[in-house]
Formats: sequence, C-alpha cells, structure tokens
Amino acid sequence: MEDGKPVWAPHPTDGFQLGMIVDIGADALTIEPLSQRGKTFLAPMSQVFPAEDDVNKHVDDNCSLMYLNEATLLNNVRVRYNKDHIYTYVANILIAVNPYYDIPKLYGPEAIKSYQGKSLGTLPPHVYAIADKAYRDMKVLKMSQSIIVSGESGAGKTENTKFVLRYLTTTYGSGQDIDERIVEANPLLEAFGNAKTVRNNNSSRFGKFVEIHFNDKNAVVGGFVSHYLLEKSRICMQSNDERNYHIFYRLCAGASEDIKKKLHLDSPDSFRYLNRGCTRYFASKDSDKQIMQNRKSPEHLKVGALKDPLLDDHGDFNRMCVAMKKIGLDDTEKLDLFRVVAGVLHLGNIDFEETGSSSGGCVLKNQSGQTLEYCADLLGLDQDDLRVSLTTRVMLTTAGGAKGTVIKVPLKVEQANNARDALAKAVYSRLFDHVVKRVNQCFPFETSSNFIGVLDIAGFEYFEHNSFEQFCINYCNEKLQQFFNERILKEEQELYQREGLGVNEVHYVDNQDCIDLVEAKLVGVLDILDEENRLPQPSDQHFALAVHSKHKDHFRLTVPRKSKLTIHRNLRDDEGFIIRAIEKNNDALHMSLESLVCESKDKFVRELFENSNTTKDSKQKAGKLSFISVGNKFKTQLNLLLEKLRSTGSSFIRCVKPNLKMVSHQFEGALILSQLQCSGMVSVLDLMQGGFPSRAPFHELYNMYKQYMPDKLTRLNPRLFCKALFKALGLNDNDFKFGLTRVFFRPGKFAEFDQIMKSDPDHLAELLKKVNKWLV
Ligand code: AD9
Ligand code: MG
Repeated sequence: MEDGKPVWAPHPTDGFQLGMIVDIGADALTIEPLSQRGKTFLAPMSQVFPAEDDVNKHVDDNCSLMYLNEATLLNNVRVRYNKDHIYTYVANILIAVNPYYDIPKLYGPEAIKSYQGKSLGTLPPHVYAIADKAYRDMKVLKMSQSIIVSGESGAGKTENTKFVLRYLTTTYGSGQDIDERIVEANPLLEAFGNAKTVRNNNSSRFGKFVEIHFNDKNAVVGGFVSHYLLEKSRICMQSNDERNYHIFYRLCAGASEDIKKKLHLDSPDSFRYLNRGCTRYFASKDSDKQIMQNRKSPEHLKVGALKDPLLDDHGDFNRMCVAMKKIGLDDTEKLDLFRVVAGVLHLGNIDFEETGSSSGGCVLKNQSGQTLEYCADLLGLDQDDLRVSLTTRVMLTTAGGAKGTVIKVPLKVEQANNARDALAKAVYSRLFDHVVKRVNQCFPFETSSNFIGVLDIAGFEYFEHNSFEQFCINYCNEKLQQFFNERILKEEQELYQREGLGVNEVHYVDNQDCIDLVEAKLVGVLDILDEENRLPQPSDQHFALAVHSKHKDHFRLTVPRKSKLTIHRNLRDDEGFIIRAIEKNNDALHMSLESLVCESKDKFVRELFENSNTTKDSKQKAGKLSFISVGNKFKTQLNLLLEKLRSTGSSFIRCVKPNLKMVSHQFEGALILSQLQCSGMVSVLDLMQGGFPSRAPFHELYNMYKQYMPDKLTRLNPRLFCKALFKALGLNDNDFKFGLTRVFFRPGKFAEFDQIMKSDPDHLAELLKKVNKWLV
C-alpha cells in the first residue's frame, strides 16, 4: 500500500469504507475514514486492502483491475449494481446480483441475438454469454457441459437458470415443440415444488439439474430433469409468514366452480395444512395492496401469508394451466394431479380424540367424518380402511409361541396425527416425483451426442433452528464447494506447475475431512444415523452420543448439549447446524398405510406408489416400522450428480442477494461481502491476482489459423508458430506467458487477442504476412 493513498478498511454494514492509514501497529492499522475526518479506528492488517486510483470506475471483468482483493471486488460490484450492470465476471466465473426488478431490455430477443457466438468478454457480462460459452465449448470440445448456479435463498438462481434454458432453446433449438416445452416445464415444477418463504416469495424447495440434450449437429433434441430432496416438512407445517407449496393456494383460488365442487375445495383458510404457521394478515384491505405494490417498502413483507397480493394465485393458476397444455398434459391428467392435491388437503383436516377407554387409543372427531369421506373418495381409498389405518398399527406378535399372529395396536392421538402427516407427505412427495417424471416425458429423445446441464440447488443455509434439511443441503454445498475448488483452484495450480509458469501457490481450505465426517462408510454421520433409525427405540440423544464417541476430539464437532449435534463449517466457528433427524431420515410409512395406498382403487394413486421402496423383506417384518434412509438416498444421488459434473466441462454462476428486504436499489455491502467470501470468490481473486485466467493450446491456435498460412510456415511446430504470431501482433510481453503446451493470458487479455484474430480476413492476412517477415 502506498503512502498517502486511500485504502479499503472494514465497515460493519457497508463491508468496506475508504480511509487513510494514520498509524501502523504490530498487527493493526489505525485508520481515519474519509467520510469522518478526525475520527480513527483500529483495523486488523489482514482486513485492510489497497484501493484502485479511481473508486468510481468499474470493469466488466474484475480481473482487469489493478488490485484483486475482496474490497475492490465488492466496490466494483457495487458501482456496477448502481448502474444496473448486475453481471460481473471474475475471469470465467459470472457474478449475478439480483436487481429485484425488471431491468428494461436486459433479457429481450435482441439481447439473445447479440450474444450468439461471441467469446466471453467481447460483450458486457451476461448470463447469456455463459450459456453461449457452454454451447461453444460443447461444440468445439465435443464434450457435455454443466453450468452450476449457486447462491443463497432469493439470490436469483432459479431466474438465471430459466434465462439459460430460454437462451439455449431459442438460439440453438430445433424449431419444434420441444424448445418451448423445456421452458414451459418450469411453471409446473414451480407450482408443485416452490413456496413463499420469508427469504423468497418463490423459493424452490427442491434442487434440480436440467439437461438440454443436443444431437450430432448440435441442435436441441430433448431434455431431462433430475430433482433432489423436496422439503417435505412444509407439506404439513410452515413457519411464520411462510406458505405451503403454491399449488394448494392456486387450486383453491383458480379452479373452476365445477372442479372446486368435485374436489370439495374451499378457501385456503379452511385447511389445516394451509392455515397454520402463518401470521394472519389479510391483504383484502386496499392499504395492504398498496404496500404490496410498492416493493421498496419493507412493510410488504408483513402482509399476506395465505392471500398474498404479490403472489397472484388466481393468475398463476391460469398461467400454470396454459403451461400444462403447452407441454401436452390433457384434462384428465390435470384432474388427476388436482385430485391428489385436494386429497392431501382433506387428509390434513382429519382430527383425532382420545377414546377414553382403557386401551388408550383414539378415534376420529365427529366433525372429521365428512373430511374422511372426501379424502377417501379423492384418493380412491375405502373410508373404513383409511380410518383404521390412521388409528391403529399392525403388529406381529410372537407371544405364547403363536408366531406371526397379526394384531392391531391402537394409536394415541399424537401417534395418529403423525401417521396422518406421514401419509400426506408420502402422497405429496410421490406426486411431485410423478410431476417430474411426467415433465420428462414431454421432451423425450432417443439419442443425444452431448448435453448442457444447469444445476439450481439451494446454497448454504444457517437458520435460527436448523434441521435435517439444512444438514443435507449444507452437506451438498460442501460437495459442490469441493468441486468448485477442484475445478478452479486446484486444476489451475496444477496446470501452472505442469506448464512451468512459476506462479505462486494459492492456499485454499480443503473440506474433504468435513465431507468424510458426513459420508464415510460406517463411521460417517449418515451411516450412524441409519444405524440409529434401525434401533427399536431410536433417540436423537443416543444418536448424538454415538457420533461423538466415534469422532472423539474431531475439530469440527462440539460436545453435545442435550440432543444437539453441531458440525462446524470451515472458517465459521460460531455457526453450525443441529440435527433432529431420526424421524426425517425415514421415508417409510406404517405398513398398513403403505399397503392402503398401494391398493387404492384410483389407478393414478396406485401408480404413484408403484415401485415403492418397501421391499418384501420389510413387509414380512410387519411388526417393525420399515426404514428407508433419506440421508443415504441423497448421498447416492449427490455422488452420481458429482460424477456427472466431473465428466463435463463446467461454468459457474454465483448469485448474490443484495438485501434482506427483497427490494430494488439497495446494496447491503456487508451482507454481499459475506456471500462473496462464502462462495469461494475471494480465494479465486488471490489466485487470479498472480495468475493467467485465459489460455489457448498452441495446436488449437495453429489449427485455427494454418489455412491462412503460406506452406512453408505450416511446417513450423505449433509452439514456434504461436511465438511468431504473438511477436507479429505486437502484444505486450506482460500480457501473456508461454507454457509448455499453451499460451496463458493475463486477466482480460485473451478477449483482446481474440478480437484481433476475429477481425476481417484481409486484415488478418496482413498480420500474418508480418509473421512471415518476422520469421525470415
Ligand atoms: V431459492 O434458493 O429457490 O429460495 P433463488 O432461486 O436463488 O432462491 P429466485 O431466482 O427465485 O431466487 O429469485 C428470487 C426473486 O428475485 C425472483 O422471484 C424475482 O422476483 C427476483 N429476481 C431474481 N433474479 C432476477 C432478475 N435477473 N431480474 C429481475 C429477479 N428480478
Ligand atoms: Mg430457486
């Protein structure tokens, strides 16, 4: 840092502020803020960074700044955000800040057209540029590609994912139905898998990997969606100010009178699964509507859980129906879906009360009779069977030597409530599986040469109360972070070493130990949890103790208090997550409920439960609650996904949420800084500061341009050829470096080179003549 020049020093809410160094201590600096002359404060040396000469200047690619550090990155992103430039590159990684309003023309047809075939960096940063790069890489390298979109809830992952899909299908589609279907599948998936949360009015409560497949001519031939871990607890219970899945409200609000009558639907307020957990603000008042329309006002968050004017349930219902039609769902199929949704709602309204008899069981409350009838009717079940299955459990008795006698054990009210909720979750999550499966039938393909896959999956989550869902999603993010490190940092370093570039080593936190702690065979948390689930009387406390006894003194684990288990993420010692997982790790239904739905009179319901995971084995052990591990299923899915990602070329989009209020034009620096740090961007900057983010193999350059070369030059080896070329083009020696097999460019310099090479043929021929001259 130079004398007399402002520096970036920490600021509690802005992230950084400009100041002057007025004194230097052993490990701290005394800083005088530019905005408050005369007032000084101490800042740790490691958190003070050099500032650019002109802090109001911004650049497309952050790597072209003079100083690459977290403060200059934050400032660049801020200056750009204020000018509505929400996208910024850090080399090939795209940072996308959520603008929370529609920026005019940013995504229109002209924008789509303009990015086609353009190298990264030739036009302003854009999600379309990343999509086009993936496409060109697929074409040139003949290799499938993946685009990994990450960020916290509400950062814009799903919106950007949709822009990628729209771009690719519009630009490189086959001109047939399939292109549109890939885009129109989203409203349906979102209706069943998204919900309003306090962080996002349209929060995806499942992860997805959408593949667009291309034929050998690189045109779209079909698509495939894989989904991960739908949040099931939401089906029966929501936190304050949150809602259940959109479909429930949309159906109540938008279905025709005829359908409503058929399904016995009423307002959402009359259903237990929709009316609990919500702060009951009603937006029928005009004043509330005004608040909601003015999204800059934080007040809008307070309004509306059930009927939320920001969420137009009625309009969304119609839009969803249009989308269903476009992807080819007929009225019967539509009604199948709606029938099951309504069935789940009625199921939730069944109430139990104690019988008062000595057996300690429970019965349905009087007023639940009609509800039971509706539910049984909609799901194709026998009323009495449903009643019995909800209030009793089948046990195999071995008493008195009469091995294998089936007896029915009455359930307590609480147990019956649990059985009801478990059934609702099972039915709804099967329905969601079906929706995804059905969507996949809309864009089938027979053969495909390559695909571009877009991953839209929740980022790290730390809530006040963290549960099994957060554990799984954070475990997933550790794996993705590792993949990012592997791709960006490790490969980069290894490449520099292999090519003999002599670039400084970059240190990054390897999180393998954290991943092992979760997924190692037998001793990993997931396997220990499964072990616990298989015990006759599993308990959270026993589980936590088991984990600790297997991992004594593991630095990521703290001693359990009560039944809590806390695993620390790297670098963030003050945070962790707690598992209350025994119940959530089990996907199995009570035997009698399972067989009830498997034998439904309704073909559609029966098919939802076909291939159900209950093995014959578990049926034989009728006495025990069977066990299907949620955690291990997720681990298997995740490992398959990573295997797939590793076999593709990859691009990364890091989405950033600018403020917690979900409003436009508000940049909360500290909040954004922590997202940039968590997503690994800061380590990337360290690497890039000393590195060469773009490169081109000699032979590629040689092959690309040899057709223009005089015969005698094509006999040159590709490396010598490139040296000649660079010399002739008069490029600055500091801007590139020759490795053993390729040329490396300083940040931002490849685009310059590419532009010269792509200039008109006459000009290129002129330049190449120079090569000739130089060699002679
Ligand atoms: V979650 O993890 O699924 O809860 P996402 O997917 O990261 O989350 P989403 O894409 O749903 O967030 O974005 C949240 C909201 O921000 C959207 O509903 C839009 O209202 C808003 N948004 C996001 N990106 C853009 C954009 N590029 N332009 C305009 C945007 N608005
Ligand atoms: Mg989303």
